[in-house]
Amino acid sequence: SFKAGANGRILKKHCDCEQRCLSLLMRDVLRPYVPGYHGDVEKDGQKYNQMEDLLAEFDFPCVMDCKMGVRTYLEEELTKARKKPSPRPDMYQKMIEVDPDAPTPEEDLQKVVTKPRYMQWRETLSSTATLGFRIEGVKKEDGTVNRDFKKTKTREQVAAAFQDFVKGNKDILKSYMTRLQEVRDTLEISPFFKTHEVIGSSLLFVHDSTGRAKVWMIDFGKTTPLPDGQELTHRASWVEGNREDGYLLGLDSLVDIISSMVNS
Ligand code: 4IP
Ligand code: ADP
Ligand code: MN
Repeated sequence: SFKAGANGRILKKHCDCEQRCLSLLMRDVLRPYVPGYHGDVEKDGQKYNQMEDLLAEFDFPCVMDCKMGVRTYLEEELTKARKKPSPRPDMYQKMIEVDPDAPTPEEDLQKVVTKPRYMQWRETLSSTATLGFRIEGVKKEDGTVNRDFKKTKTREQVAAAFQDFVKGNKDILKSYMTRLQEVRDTLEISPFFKTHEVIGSSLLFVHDSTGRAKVWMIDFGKTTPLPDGQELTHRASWVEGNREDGYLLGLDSLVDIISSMVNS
């Protein structure tokens, strides 16, 4: 769903919701921490959002994608699955590939699960439910990709994955820590962040062998505005209906884990 764009830009398959968020973010204090947005374009009959290629300033970048929040699906996906459950054989298959014992006897009979059931299972198998974020994937400087983090759950497992990602380089960890603290300070005053439920969004960690290391917020395909006047803490527990996402709980955990690695 991505294409290379002109001069240091990438094209991501268009989504109205993401376009709206990126446009608003260009006028928010968060602007330095999100890819620059350059409007939509059409190519071969497909519409795209055009944005800054965050890897452009790096030589042979190492990249990690951390999905933020304690919840990875929208509340409406929950209500929908309750009212009119759509059976997901693909998600049942993905589930048994990781753990053949995960489905209930009923799910084994039908060979389907619902989306929230799959998403909740992924959240509790990984660090999402407990730490408020999870590692989705890592790309090394040679281009090899590792997406095998589905069971990376404890602080120690996360720290080990980060240690491997930075190859033990404490200077890079320090830069990441400083950048995460900046992102957190900015999120805490951002009008955009206060008024949006941020689901399925990631922090993208990028460094290279020159020691350059930065973090950006990406993926606003499921980031939605709250009704007028309503605000989120992004730290309160999620109770169905309150739309809390736990984004800052996840960022607190990340800062905590990386600081203890820096200070050890
Ligand atoms: C995927 O599960 C991811 O959670 C996707 O989120 C999600 O897309 C998919 O839902 C779900 O199947 P795995 O990572 O375990 O494969 P993302 O795109 O952020 O990675 P949504 O549409 O929820 O963003 P479906 O319903 O698109 O299959
Ligand atoms: P999806 O909605 O399909 O999950 P994302 O926006 O999360 O797409 O992007 C998927 C991956 O593409 C990210 O993990 C990251 O590696 C890469 N990516 C996304 N946006 C950018 C960007 N602006 N610059 C560079 N790489 C990006
Ligand atoms: Mn994503």
